[in-house]
Amino acid sequence: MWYLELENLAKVDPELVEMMKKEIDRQEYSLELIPSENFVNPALFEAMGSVLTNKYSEGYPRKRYYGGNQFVDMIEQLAIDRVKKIFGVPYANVQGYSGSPANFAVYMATCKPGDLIMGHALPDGGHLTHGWKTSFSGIFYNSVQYHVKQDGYIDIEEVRRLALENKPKLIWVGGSAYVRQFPFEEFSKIADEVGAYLAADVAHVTGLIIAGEHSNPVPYVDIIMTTTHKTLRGPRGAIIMVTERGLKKDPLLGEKIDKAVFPGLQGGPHDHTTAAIAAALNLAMKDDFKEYGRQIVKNAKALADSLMKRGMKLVSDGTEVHLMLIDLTPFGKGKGIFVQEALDLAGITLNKNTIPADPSSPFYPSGVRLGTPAVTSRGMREEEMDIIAGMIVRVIDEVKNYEMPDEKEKRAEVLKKFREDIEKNEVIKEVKQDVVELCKRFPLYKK
Ligand code: DSN
Repeated sequence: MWYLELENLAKVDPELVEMMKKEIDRQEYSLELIPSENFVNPALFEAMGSVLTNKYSEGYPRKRYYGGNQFVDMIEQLAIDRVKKIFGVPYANVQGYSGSPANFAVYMATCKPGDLIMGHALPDGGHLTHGWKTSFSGIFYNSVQYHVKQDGYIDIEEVRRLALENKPKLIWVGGSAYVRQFPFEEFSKIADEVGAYLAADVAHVTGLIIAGEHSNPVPYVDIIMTTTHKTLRGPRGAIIMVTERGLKKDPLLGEKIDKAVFPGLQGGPHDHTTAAIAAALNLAMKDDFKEYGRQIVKNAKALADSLMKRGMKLVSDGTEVHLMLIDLTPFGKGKGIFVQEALDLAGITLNKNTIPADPSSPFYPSGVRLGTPAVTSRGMREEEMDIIAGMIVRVIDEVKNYEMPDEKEKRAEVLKKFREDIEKNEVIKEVKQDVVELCKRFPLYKK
């Protein structure tokens, strides 16, 4: 297949193709457990790698700043119509380059710089763009953050109290490391009490919402932002929707979102991405997408149970979505980096992640985050989740006693020794072999 062989690109840039082929093999022969990643249907590569990348289309369908957009108009309108149909919303913008700029557009449409906003704290499973201090959202806006309780569920009483005390203009519900379902209805009551806009960031769970595996935010929130490359299995991009509820609150909200995306924030839309979004939405409308969403959650529950059965502690003792967090504090604090790197070497990709009330820092957190969308895309089921849990625990057992020193200047030396040790570790080498064999049984693109 052209997207594996890259013959023409090799003629103009063999050095680049060598690197790309290594990445193709990495994806084919490793287990991708980062819960925000996925594999697109290869048919979408034909949209992403198409002549549409040549076009400038600033503006919106039938209201462009450049000529020659008659066909791009049709493509963008197709994507918009499919979003409206799938989610039952009156308004959609499909031009967001990715989740963070799309969230920025939501701020621009609803707030002025310095306004008070409220979001889910990053270490508790929220997102940088929901008001975290190092992001534009915590720099340009006055941010108040809510948290999860010890049981891993959002502290809805804290949300209510903070909202009543601070009267935010905008409240976010959603995040990137939350293992329970987002309580949209409770948030809507609080937003109504204080007159705030309520925005749901469902980037992680869109595919689950479409499949009916996660509660639907549409009746409860004003604005919905989703990326298109996670559980939706599309290209890297974003969609912003306004609901009937949102238009009732502010009839101009759709226009404000459009103006915020362009000219407020972005330039020309990526038309090749828009086309691939349209195709991903078409696939998501098929019955087998519902089955896919169901299997993601079944696999996540199976993986969580298998890890706990083998003695691992999970945040909130499990999951009801596509992801979970292993709490590594029973072995000590700041162990996420050791586990991530050792598993990476074994061909199992996940990411170090903070856990609620993490005793360490975001760069050296005490947990790892993993999920099942990508392995489900390649056809794996509960049986394979049990095998994967066994592999993960074998590797964790090899590295759980490494300690990250509190003194910053000693860390590089510890990591250097750790990296030398894992390169030589026989168990990690064995697991790597098992991973390759398992991946060959569930081919990704090399069919
Ligand atoms: N980086 C994404 C994730 O991994 O969840 C969120 O933006």
